[in-house]
Amino acid sequence: MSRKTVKTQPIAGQKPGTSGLRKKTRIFMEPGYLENYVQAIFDGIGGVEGKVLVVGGDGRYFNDTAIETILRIAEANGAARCIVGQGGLLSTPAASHLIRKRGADGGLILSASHNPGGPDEDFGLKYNGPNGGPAPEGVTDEIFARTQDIAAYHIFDGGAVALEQIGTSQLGEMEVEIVDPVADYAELMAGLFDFEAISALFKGGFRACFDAMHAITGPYARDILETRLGAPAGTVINGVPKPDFGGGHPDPNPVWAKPLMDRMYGEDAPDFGAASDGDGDRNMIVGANCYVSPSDSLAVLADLAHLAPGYANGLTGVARSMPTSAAADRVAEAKGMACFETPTGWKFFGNLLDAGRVTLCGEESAGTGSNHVREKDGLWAVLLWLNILAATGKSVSQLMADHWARYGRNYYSRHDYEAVETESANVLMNSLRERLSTLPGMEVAGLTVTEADEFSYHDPVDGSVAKGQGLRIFFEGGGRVVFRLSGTGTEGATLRVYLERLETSPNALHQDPQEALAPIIEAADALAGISQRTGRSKPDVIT
Ligand code: VG1
Ligand code: CO
Repeated sequence: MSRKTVKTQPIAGQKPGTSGLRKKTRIFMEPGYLENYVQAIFDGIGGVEGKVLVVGGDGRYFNDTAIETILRIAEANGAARCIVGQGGLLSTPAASHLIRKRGADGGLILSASHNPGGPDEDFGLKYNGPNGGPAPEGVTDEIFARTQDIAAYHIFDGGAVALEQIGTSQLGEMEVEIVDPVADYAELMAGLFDFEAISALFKGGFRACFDAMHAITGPYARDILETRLGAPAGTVINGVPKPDFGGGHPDPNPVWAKPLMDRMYGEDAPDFGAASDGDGDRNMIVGANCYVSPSDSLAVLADLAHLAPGYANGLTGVARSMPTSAAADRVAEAKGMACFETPTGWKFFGNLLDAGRVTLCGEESAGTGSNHVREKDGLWAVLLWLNILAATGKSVSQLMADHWARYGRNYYSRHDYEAVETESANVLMNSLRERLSTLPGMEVAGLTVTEADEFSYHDPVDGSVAKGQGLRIFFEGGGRVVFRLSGTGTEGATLRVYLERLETSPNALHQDPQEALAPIIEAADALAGISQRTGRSKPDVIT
């Protein structure tokens, strides 16, 4: 049969970022580019001979073609079997679950997450290991090293691949098993949450709106919310995955999910609104007239997760990425629960979850998840919220008011400056880095700096160290600003500025976050010279 070995050569810039390799789709479509990278992944993980891999993606443009290529390369490298979601579809959390449930050796997930899709937009590919989670840095380093000295890839060029037909077939000597992308995941959710209580909530007239943003969660949300939980038809909007996500950014935040926000802040708003991203691992939660910041959502879930059957025994600990607000820390402290601060990116939670040190994890970028898989999980967060609402009988805004009254409020916002010239962004970061040690004691825009450093993480499980994970500046009175460059963008540099301030005074808990953060915002600009160095007078995206 026809296995070929094709000469290739190192390709610059194939370095996995925060969440795998992300590039313009046209780059991935260049002859040999994807092939080269997939071979580098297989070589970097020590080969795939005899291995079982899960393969699926978020359905964006080029998803199916890329999957066919991946299967052909897997065959030629001796893989025993690939388990593929029907139509090439698998949400990121569903892929993580499938790897774990089937005891697979790993998986390839095709997505650029919240980045737009289409021939002129973004594509991405990520390798997850046998625990179902994104490869740790040690592994992505191996993969990158391989892209630097690769000389050939192997590919099978016979047979046909049919992604639509559920069941097992052969591609050369490899088995290809096409599975229902939703069924196993829905079963997992049913085991974690009180579906009866949530169904009763909907029966009682509770109204929800879930915006799948034309991305992967549509089929999952329809099956779980509408079919299994009895939410009225139409609860899920934009529920059919499209290769270009309807032309939008499938990014669940108040900017990109504006139609949902308008509905939730309009007359006759539903009781509960939520949205998810391209690959289904992010979530936005919003009540009637009440947006819940992701950092607050993590804190509320950490506080009340025990109300769901899957977490009835309480949590062993909680972890958050460094730029995420300290709201969850306050809950952990009150409950005497372990609390960890990790670098940005889900791969850093894997060891803590595997070692049983934490049950819940979260990021400010709308990612929350638990030890049920090794990825963040959008629909899971929505169901946990629904379970909590059903168990307490409270509204989202009541829950938030109660939470802030008890723990104080960590006002929080992220300002993104997108597609900044790479050179200017580097100069801004380098200049600030050089001045860090001189900042403590200094007064900036009326605030006194108490500490300033560059975050590095010592993994308490395997001892590995991740350096250069963001510049942090703390102010007297519980304020903080963090500067970081994005590792998921595909154009220039994206500067992320994370702003936070703790408020405990009972009559100051219901301000507009941008107003409450005004002094921190001013200090951030004064410290880094953002407007001067980027030439931007305001951020592109405020979340
Ligand atoms: C962003 C977020 C980060 C998240 C990552 C992947 O990374 O800030 O919290 O883990 O995206 O999310 P960066 O490097 O651009 O800040 V997803 O939904 O792409 O898997
Ligand atoms: Co995502």
